[in-house]
Amino acid sequence: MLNIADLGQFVIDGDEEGIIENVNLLIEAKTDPIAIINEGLLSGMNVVGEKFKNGDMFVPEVLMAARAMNAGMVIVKPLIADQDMPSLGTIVIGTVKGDLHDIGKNLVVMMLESAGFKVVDLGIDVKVEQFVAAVKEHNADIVGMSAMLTTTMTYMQEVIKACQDEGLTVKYLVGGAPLSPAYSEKLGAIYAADASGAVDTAKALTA
Ligand code: B1M
Repeated sequence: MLNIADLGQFVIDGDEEGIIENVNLLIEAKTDPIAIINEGLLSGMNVVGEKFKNGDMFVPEVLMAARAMNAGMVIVKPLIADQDMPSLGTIVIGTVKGDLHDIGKNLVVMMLESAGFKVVDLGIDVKVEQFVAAVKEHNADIVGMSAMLTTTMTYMQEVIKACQDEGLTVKYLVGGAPLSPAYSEKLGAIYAADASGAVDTAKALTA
């Protein structure tokens, strides 16, 4: 019988079939579904995050690992009541208005979900009203914004102003190639250079 801690290696290897087979075996053996998530799937993804940060894993491998982890999540989630699902906080995220780039944002979403955040992904070309409505609806802790164009990153300011005007007490996490820590600070937001940085920053913001 597989040891629960060994499940993480299947995530690191991006072995979707291995995950499906072994998660099912663990469930048949009456293993606690929360432990399967925390000690197996998420612990594997934490290693992936570290390896990505250190340059020991690259985007395609991270995507495969996230896909494998999600295949396990799909099996385990129905066995857990919503309120018992581990969650570090809720993040509403999107690529801002006028910007259609989503490869990096999607990677950030996967890593945040893998780390245990509830993520509401609004997609691309997201307008102020959509961010504001989603923050209210999901009682979000963090607004995450991605921009890849110098012409669209300025829109982040409008989103932050609208949230402030609505009296929403959220934190702001931003990223994308044209952004810098200095520019982000001027916005009143925290900058993350990559997906694992986004996870570390989101954890710090919700601690
Ligand atoms: Co576009 N594009 N593009 N493009 N594109 C860039 C961004 C560009 C730098 C290329 C260049 O000229 N060298 C340039 C921007 C120049 C600028 O403004 N400074 C550019 C341009 C000009 C354009 C168009 C205007 C081209 C045209 O039509 N004339 C057009 C604009 C369309 C629009 O958005 N309105 C356009 C279109 C496209 C495609 C549709 C063809 C395609 C996007 C497909 C898609 O995303 N579904 C595309 C692509 C693929 C690129 C490049 C080649 C690659 C971007 C990418 O996916 N990188 C890009 C050049 C480049 O970056 N080398 C370019 C891989 C990804 C994993 O990295 O997105 O940086 P990245 O995400 C990282 C971090 O930035 C960070 O974490 C991610 C993962 O580690 N991060 C966050 C990102 N979001 C975050 C959010 C966070 C935290 C971290 O918190 C919330």
